[in-house]
Amino acid sequence: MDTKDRSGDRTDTTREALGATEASTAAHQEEGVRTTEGVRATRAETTADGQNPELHVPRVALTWSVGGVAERLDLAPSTLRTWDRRYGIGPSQRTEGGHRRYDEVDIQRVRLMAQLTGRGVPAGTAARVATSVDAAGLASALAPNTPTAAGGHPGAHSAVEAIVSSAAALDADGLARIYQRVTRESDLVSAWTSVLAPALRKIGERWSDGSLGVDSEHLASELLVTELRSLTRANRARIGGRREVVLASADEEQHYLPLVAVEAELSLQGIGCLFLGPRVPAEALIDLVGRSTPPVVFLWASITRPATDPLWTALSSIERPLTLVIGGPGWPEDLTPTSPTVTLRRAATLDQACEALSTAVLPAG
Ligand code: B12
Repeated sequence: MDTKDRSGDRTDTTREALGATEASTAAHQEEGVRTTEGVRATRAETTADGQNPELHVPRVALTWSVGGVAERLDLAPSTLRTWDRRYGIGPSQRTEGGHRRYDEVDIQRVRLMAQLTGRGVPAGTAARVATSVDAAGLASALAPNTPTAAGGHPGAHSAVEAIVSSAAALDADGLARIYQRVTRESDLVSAWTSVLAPALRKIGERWSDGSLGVDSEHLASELLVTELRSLTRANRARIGGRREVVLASADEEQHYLPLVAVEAELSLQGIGCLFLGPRVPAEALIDLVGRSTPPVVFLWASITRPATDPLWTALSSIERPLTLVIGGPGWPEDLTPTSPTVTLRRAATLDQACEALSTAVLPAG
């Protein structure tokens, strides 16, 4: 974003360069009304039947000059002009003299642009997001400015949009920056639940309807793995060498991002994991938990599992105590443990998974 420079281009109005006072805000607003007659491209000032418009009461829209918008949004006038020139984030109207006139929708679009760039989203990406939404979309993008009652992430909607559009544009640096900001702005469970998982689901939908390539999907998930792993690495000292939970995806299951999220969240709680990753064959998993610690396992499946999953047959041979937490939409509804020593839990969210795993690991009390 440009640095604040209120002495910038003074051609729009002389008043806008005169300083920022409350009185001048009212004046800018008034100025917009007064100059509306001279505004080109206003929406409703001519009549459909071609009669003399002077006989009709014109619907005058309140418009704002660059200085007025700058003052309202606490931005430099030069920034507004740059966004208009470079990215098309500007007014939908101009006076006959060529001065910019912003209406409320234009102003909300600028506000979204400012919010996104303020969070570190590159200006080009932010502009793509801001120009892709209509008036209703702008209202909802700007609405969650504060954390939601459920503890959601501030500006979740616009962050989701920014992730999806950066992925679509294969903007690796932009994506990495957004991930970093999102995971540092709030606790990881909120960031995952209100931004990262919704963004992944949207990317999945866009891949499925053909509007986003598999390359974007790979890029978005790889960079997210990198970001989440950096959180885990930062907690290494707290964990020491302990590996108390096994993390794996089911046989033939390539999706494993939720494992990386669980690993990062548990690391924040001082719990270390043995990370086996995607496509872990049932026999290998059973063999591992049958002979060695840790007896706490989280198993992920995005893709629907076969009705007769070899894992469930193999589990019947387990003789030592095992807590198995399963997560993901791939598991059938009605699973029951096949061995009396196996405690089976199903987690519907990241929070539930981490809660079940930490409870199984940490001694009671
Ligand atoms: C990234 C991604 C990939 C990456 C995976 C990279 C990686 N490192 O994991 C790659 C490109 C490799 C990939 C491959 C494929 N993918 Co894919 N992929 C995705 C994507 C976009 C995100 C996956 C993810 O992490 N999901 C986890 C969370 C974010 O989503 P969710 O499971 O829906 O969340 C629900 C719950 O699980 C819960 N939840 C959310 N987070 C968490 C966390 C925890 C711990 C818990 C317990 C619960 C929980 O909340 C949601 C319920 O409301 C999804 C979209 C999606 N909706 O998941 C598609 C998706 C899963 N993939 C899909 C497909 C079809 C494939 C492929 C078969 C494509 C192909 N033809 O090759 C292959 C898979 C092959 C295989 N055998 O596994 C489909 C699956 C449809 C289905 N049910 O069969 C999806 C849903 C896309 C779509 N909309 O069609 N994929």
